[in-house]
Amino acid sequence: MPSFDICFSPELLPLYNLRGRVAVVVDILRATSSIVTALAQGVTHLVPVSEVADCQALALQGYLTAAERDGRQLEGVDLGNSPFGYLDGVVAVRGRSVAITTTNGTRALHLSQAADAVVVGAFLNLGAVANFLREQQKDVVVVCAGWKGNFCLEDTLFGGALAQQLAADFNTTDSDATLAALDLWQAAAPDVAGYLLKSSHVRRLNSLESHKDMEFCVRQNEYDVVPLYQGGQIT
Ligand code: 3SL
Repeated sequence: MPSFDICFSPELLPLYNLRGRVAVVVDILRATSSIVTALAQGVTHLVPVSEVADCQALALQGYLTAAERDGRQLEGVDLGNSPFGYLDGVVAVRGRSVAITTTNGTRALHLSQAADAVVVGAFLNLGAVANFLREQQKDVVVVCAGWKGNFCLEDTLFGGALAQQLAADFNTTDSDATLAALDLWQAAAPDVAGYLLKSSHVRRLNSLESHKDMEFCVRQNEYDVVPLYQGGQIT
């Protein structure tokens, strides 16, 4: 049976051998939720980059630009990091490509590239990701983007939710990280949005008046997309 493990922070990735495994990169608030939403709304592909200057360089080739630091949209770009940027119609996104940089999510993607496949996970595509992993039958590591190297509740909850879905097909009992995430998920599952009100990033986003984003990002199975990061692009 393939194994299922969770890496609570990109800083811990040197302890995990990603070769031969599928990495599921997750940044529930909000990078991977926004990427899943973007593709579901008809964005052709996204290029995760490190700096806003990299976004600007790709803008010269016709890319839309999305950039966030510390929860705020940076000046001079088309989009921030809210999934509603891809939904509200202010920027026409269908058929466009997007260069995106965020505080933690794009970094976690870059650091996961040694894996056999890098999947973008969110509650919004939870079931689709679970089905994909069942088909692959390879060991899985969920890579939590966290916040500036620290553990965060929302990405860990996703790891627990995914482990619960895959418990019949994957070994979810040998990793303490997975066991902890499963326990946390059991505690939070009846009211994920309510549970996350106490989390540091929800408090941070609320102070920036991004209240509705969290409630959207915890919705399950809104989209049937399984974004893959390969060759520098997420499609
Ligand atoms: O850190 C990130 O990549 C972002 O998702 C953070 S925020 O939700 O946009 O503040």
